[in-house]
Amino acid sequence: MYTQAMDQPDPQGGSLKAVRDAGADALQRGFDDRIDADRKVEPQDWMPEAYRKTLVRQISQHAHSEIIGMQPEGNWISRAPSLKRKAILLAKVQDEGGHGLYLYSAAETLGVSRDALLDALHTGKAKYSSIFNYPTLTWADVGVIGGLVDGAAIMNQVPICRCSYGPYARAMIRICKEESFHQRQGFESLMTLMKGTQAQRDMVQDAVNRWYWPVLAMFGPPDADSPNSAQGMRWGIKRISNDELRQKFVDATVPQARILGVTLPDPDLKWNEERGHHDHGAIDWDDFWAVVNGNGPCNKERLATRVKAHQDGQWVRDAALAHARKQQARALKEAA
Ligand code: BYC
Repeated sequence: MYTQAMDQPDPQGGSLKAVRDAGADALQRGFDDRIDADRKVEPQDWMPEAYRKTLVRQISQHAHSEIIGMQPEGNWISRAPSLKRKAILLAKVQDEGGHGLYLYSAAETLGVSRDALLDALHTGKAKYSSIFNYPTLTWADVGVIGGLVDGAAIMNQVPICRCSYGPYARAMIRICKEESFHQRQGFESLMTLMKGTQAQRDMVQDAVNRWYWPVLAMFGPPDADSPNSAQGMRWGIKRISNDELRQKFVDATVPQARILGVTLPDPDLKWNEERGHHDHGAIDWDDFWAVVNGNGPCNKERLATRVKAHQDGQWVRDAALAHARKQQARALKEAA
């Protein structure tokens, strides 16, 4: 039998193993050359297992973040202050669901099933962005999620459009276009509130005070404490480091805050002429890790809502499958 034959001692003194090793080396060299030449890796191309696993981890966490990220803003759809704001918010939350779908599809090209990915999320094994474990207490929080959270998301996600893995890079191009609209609508909503009453301005300032630090932490741990960064950068999955992106975000946010008329809640924030960047205060990494590890203000609520939504949607998946089976049976009958 074939498998037994493979188990037999090699009569040619290990040459079979040498042939196999040479084949593996050639595949690895082909992959390395592709990465060095900045060409895309596609699903049918050979890739090292560690590269595949890293992509599944990052893309699925990203997908989970998108669908969990529907909840903090979804909380305000029924209470939006006008029809216009409600329509914008509905479209935005729906976009986030769509982003989740593109990303789950991109992850599936790596040979992992959507059911397995969702199961990891629902059982608390998979991570999703820390930022969605904070509550949205007022309408201004919705504007701040658009202005600051989506602003940070764009900063992080535009470089991923150049990711070495083709399906992820292509999904990100569309996502970033939509995120730009999200960010602008958030900023415009905050501008409107800032032109309103003192109570509305106070509401915006309060929301900025609560979200600013979690948004800075959203970029991930400092480079020195980021175990995945070095390899992710070598593989062209990550293009810009966590700290560099955070710095770019702070530099972009300072003038935006000035235009809005809000104060960023960091007494140590100041322009550093020598560096050509703003210095900022220390981030509370203990708080960040507590949230990442499931102990933020809304972790349990977010997960419970997601699991319930999935269970409540079972009949839709059953109906879609039954419909697809009927279609298939009809097509087979017609072809016969
Ligand atoms: N939250 O070595 P590191 C959105 C984890 S969607 C939770 O630097 P990496 C939006 C990290 O996973 C926003 N966990 O990791 C949606 C790792 O743990 P594991 C989501 C975090 O992968 C709806 C460990 O910490 N964006 O904006 O090199 C509405 C060490 O970190 C976080 C994406 O997913 C965090 N904030 O870099 C509105 C973008 N940060 O996996 C808006 C794609 C780090 O080893 N992802 N961790 O157990 C990325 O760019 C990278 O994965 C990260 C982390 C920068 C997030």
